[in-house]
Amino acid sequence: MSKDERKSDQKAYDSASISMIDKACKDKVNLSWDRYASIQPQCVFGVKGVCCRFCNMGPCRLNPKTGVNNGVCGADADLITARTLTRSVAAGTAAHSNHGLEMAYTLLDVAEGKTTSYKITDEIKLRAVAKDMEIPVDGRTKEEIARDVALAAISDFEKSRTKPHFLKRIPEKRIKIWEKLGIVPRGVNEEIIEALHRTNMGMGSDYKEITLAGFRVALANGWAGCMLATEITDILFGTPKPLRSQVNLGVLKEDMVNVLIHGHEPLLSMVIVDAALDKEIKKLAEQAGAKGVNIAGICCTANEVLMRRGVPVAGNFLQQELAIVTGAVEAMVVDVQCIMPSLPEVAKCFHTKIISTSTKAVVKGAVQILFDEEHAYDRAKDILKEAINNFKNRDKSKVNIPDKKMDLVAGFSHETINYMQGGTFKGSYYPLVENIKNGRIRGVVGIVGCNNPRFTADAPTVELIKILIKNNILVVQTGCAAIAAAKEGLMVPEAKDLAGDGLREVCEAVGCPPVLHCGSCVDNSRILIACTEMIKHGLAEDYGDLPVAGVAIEWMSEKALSIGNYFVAQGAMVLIGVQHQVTGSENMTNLLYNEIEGMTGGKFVFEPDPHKAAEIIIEHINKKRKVLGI
Ligand code: SF4
Ligand code: MSK
Repeated sequence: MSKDERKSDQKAYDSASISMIDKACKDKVNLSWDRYASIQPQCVFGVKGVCCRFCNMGPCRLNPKTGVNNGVCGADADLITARTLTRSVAAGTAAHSNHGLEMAYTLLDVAEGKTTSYKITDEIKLRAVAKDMEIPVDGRTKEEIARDVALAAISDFEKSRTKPHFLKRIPEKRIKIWEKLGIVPRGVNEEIIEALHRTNMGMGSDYKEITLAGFRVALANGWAGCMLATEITDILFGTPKPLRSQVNLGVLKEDMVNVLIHGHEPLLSMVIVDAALDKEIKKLAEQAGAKGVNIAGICCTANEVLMRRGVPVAGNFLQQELAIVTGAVEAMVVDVQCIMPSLPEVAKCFHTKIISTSTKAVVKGAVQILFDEEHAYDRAKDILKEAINNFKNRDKSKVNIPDKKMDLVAGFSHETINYMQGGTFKGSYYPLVENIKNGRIRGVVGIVGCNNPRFTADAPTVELIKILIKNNILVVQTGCAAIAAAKEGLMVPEAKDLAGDGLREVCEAVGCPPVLHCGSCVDNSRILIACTEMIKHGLAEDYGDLPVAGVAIEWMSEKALSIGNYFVAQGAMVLIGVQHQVTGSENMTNLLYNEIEGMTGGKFVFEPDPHKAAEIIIEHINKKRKVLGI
């Protein structure tokens, strides 16, 4: 395998990662950056999206230079790129939505007394969600309400021909825009099935219609898949409130059994956090010569347990291998999504056990301890015992935990943002809207998504955020991009000193950082709600008029494609640093980056350079402010 010849500080931004990349080189461990180098040059047909593998007359690679403009069936570049994109959006939607459906079934089990592993933690949220679903709450027990909420949620996935309940949260003007375009979403499963059907060989050949179906499936994700995952997780585990924690590889502890929880679904990881405090587990850890069990997170499982329990975050997507390279991790417990198949191979160079827990994501080469909702606490203890047993195998000569960690404040749910602007009785979005109107805050930008070895990991995200807050733009974040900012110290109240005068004044008054951690990837739904509140509080008539933008500069996942689509369908400009694989079609490129603006009010913009990206975003926000007359 060829090595990535870039210097380690060109591969990652934070010094903890850089030092572990250097250590991996000495320990002869291959990392994602090396594999990225080994696949260069990337296939131009793939990059442009003009290789179709959707039937067995192909694969068909189009090459206008040699006069090959159609596949065997006659499909042209417009159709091939549109079909491929819509399939990816459907796949991303499926990932979030399957997560949301798991949460809904768990809530049903809790309501019907079929599991004692979980309980209804936030009854206020339960009642608020029930009200939005038009489920009666007065005079009913929380279990009765929860059962109806769970069944309504399940119907949003499984029932065809009906619209997701939360569409009622959306102002009428936006629904009318979607009706005109034919993109009002129906049940999530139906949208996914139809998207897969539409993109078969021999189905429609209109690239615009197929692409719009991709926007519709994404909206089903935003307003059902993601939103239900968020709301039900809040009901079961509590709606996040601001709390302090720490982030980066330095949260690992040399004198403790280190267990990393990685993936996306919080059902098992929340229980692992509880089980680590179990007297039996503590005693076993001490008997093994450790001071206890230290739990830390990676990726969005990290964000879920951080937001609700303050569990420290070891790292984001590209740090999953680096965490093992520290030599100090006894077990990495993985659930679903964003788990590199390379982990067992990296772990072979150390003593780390990769423990795979989902029947949907069985990791080859990992120890399998399958999650079982009925016996969640016992499974969690089994996992911790496996880790404790492994402590004796730690090779001290291979241990090097970077002395780098940063404080952060997380927990900025929509409810928290509401509360911090006026307290329990006067909580409202009016102060935020007023501060946007009076210009202290110029606008709000959601910076989300992954990191990606194409870039110096985290660098474009962090550099962009610094410029935006300096220009009085409030930044809200989810996913691995949030972890990137936290590592750089942008999520503590003291980071206000990096903000422009107006934003700093607001941060001082409220006591919040200029960059707000709103949660995991599914919690992008919180940003949809925040935008909806800004409209309801009179900032604009529609989402497309708001001085806001979305960014996923280092995105890599199909889930990010789905999120990008639902924000563009909502009317937002979404800036990305890696282009969609559609550039082999001029029409598709024009549709996504220009024409769509005349349809939804939103569009994609491609700009990998954070400085140029900042200019584009600031200009966009200024334009929106001018139209609003503020
Ligand atoms: Fe080729 Fe058409 Fe089959 Fe795609 S669907 S592989 S373009 S023949
Ligand atoms: S975990 S989808 S790498 S944000 Fe949600 Fe991070 Fe992207 Fe996975």
